[in-house]
Amino acid sequence: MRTDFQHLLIQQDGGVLTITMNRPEVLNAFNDSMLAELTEAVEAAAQDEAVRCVVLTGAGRAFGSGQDLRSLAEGRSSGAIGTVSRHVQKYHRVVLAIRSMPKPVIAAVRGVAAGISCNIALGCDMRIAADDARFIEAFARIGLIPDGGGGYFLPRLVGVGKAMELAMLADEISGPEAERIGLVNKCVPVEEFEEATRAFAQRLANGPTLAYALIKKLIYTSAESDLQTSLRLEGELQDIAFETEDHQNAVVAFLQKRPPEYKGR
Ligand code: T3D
Repeated sequence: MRTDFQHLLIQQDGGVLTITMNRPEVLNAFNDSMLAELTEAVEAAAQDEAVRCVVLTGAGRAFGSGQDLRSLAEGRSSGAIGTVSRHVQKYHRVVLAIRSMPKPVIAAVRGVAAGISCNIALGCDMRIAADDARFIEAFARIGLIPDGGGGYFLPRLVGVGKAMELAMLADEISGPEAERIGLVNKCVPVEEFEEATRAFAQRLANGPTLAYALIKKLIYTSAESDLQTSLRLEGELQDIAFETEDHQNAVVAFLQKRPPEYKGR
């Protein structure tokens, strides 16, 4: 995949691809160009067999401050932004690409994650936060509603009552609090954040990637299904997993009392 983006930094380390949103002067707020680049990078990562885990993060002191309000205001007065729901569909494309990607996507959040940046983090499969993280469903502060999937992700992660509170009051949630309420998988001291993120991602990249793709499908589909439907899908997906080299080699490795080596096949 190409790496010469204007507003993204791309780094590949083994099977881990790190995409860093890079507009630190505005806390990585989304303008149209960064949004288009992120869409392209995420869709390319999904297709790239060398990528077995994706980390999405922000440059500088923040993950992201949401929609760039200056470019939003300019787009509104020039008429470039027509119906806002059409503009927001561009964010939907990124969120859907993350959810359908057949490999794990981790949001690594330090500093602020506000508005649409927060919801893109919630749309990732897992989240690691530094203890300086600040999650803000900032939309209601400017008289908007959570978009980019916020209305879907929030109640599923933290329950309906807490989702209402976060969306309506739009208060900051710290990293440790986000871990306590289930908004993130883990929160680590800021000085350990980089290494903890690297280890988390590397562990996933070294895992049975094909099984992870099936796990994503099972869990996301099951969250919307009844038990019978989930059990039927489980059977279909386990038939696939059962035939993978990774499964067969892992059983041999177990019997030979050595650690398995997964190829993602
Ligand atoms: O059409 C659509 O797209 C609708 C959909 C909207 C989706 C959304 O995301 S709505 C939510 C948009 N985001 C916000 O409302 C957050 C706005 N920012 C803030 O409230 C604060 O900046 C933060 C709480 C995020 C961080 O506060 P703090 O004190 O740590 O930093 P700061 O000093 O406010 O920000 C640093 C700089 O970044 C500052 O610029 P300056 O003064 O140094 O030149 C600030 O203006 C700039 N900045 C921060 N957020 C944005 C931004 N510039 C443009 N857009 C931003 N969202």
